Amino acid sequence: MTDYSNITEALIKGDESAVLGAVNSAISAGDAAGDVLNQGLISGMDVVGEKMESGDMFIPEVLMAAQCMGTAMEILKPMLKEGEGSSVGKVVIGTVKGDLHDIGKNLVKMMMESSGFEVVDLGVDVTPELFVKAVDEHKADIVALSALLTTTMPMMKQTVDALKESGLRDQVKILVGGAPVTKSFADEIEADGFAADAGSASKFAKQLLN
Ligand code: B1M
Repeated sequence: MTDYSNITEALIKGDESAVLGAVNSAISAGDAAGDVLNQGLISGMDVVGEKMESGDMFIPEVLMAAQCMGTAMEILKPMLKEGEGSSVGKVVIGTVKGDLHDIGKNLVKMMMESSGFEVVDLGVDVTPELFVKAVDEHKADIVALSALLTTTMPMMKQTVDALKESGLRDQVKILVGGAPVTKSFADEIEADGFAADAGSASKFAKQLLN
């Protein structure tokens, strides 16, 4: 198995040129973009999270790591694509109001695009009203809500409620995810589904439409 510790370590240090160099070498050596992403970059981000929690890393350093991840994702993104094809459905995606975390949401978007969805990305800090407006405007099949903070999870319920109040609830499937989100929480707020990671999110999105 390929050793991706050079990518992981460079990411933790926030050394963008080292991350990009190591990602490019792995790709040139024929490694799969998905392996580089999962075993190199995402593993590094997990360590960043642990260090942040234990107080061994602070927000500016975390931001540098996040910046490295974003730039590396730009390299990997076209390689993760399965190819051109007609859209299998339209997804409106965003991180809920009050929450600025977008790395996971961007991964979900990337995986969904890779599996043929047309994705409208509303970004971060998205209000329930904006989700409703976008679902209506784009005639979305799925609305995908991401939250990384326990304090912003209630905003998912408020978004579900806003969709109900708008009369659009029955026309769209609601998929929720993010580190603190669970299947039981998804059931509780009456979402249609929960996915633990970007890969299962795109798989589940396809199942929701079948
Ligand atoms: Co923040 N942060 N952060 N942070 N941050 C966490 C989430 C935290 C767990 C760190 C910790 O304490 N260990 C903690 C939350 C605690 C909690 O609520 N339980 C936390 C905190 C507290 C905060 C602040 C409050 C810190 C402060 O200011 N004191 C603050 C809040 C700001 C705000 O949002 N209002 C804050 C800020 C930040 C930064 C801005 C510095 C930065 C975000 C940069 C960015 O996103 N552009 C940041 C980061 C990077 C993290 C950690 C380290 C990494 C998150 C990440 O990107 N992970 C994180 C610790 C951790 O998770 N290890 C942490 C990698 C990413 C690939 O994983 O996003 O989980 P993730 O996505 C996964 C799955 O969750 C899933 O798929 C993805 C991968 O396959 N998924 C979905 C995500 N969305 C999905 C949607 C789906 C389906 C699956 O369907 C729709």
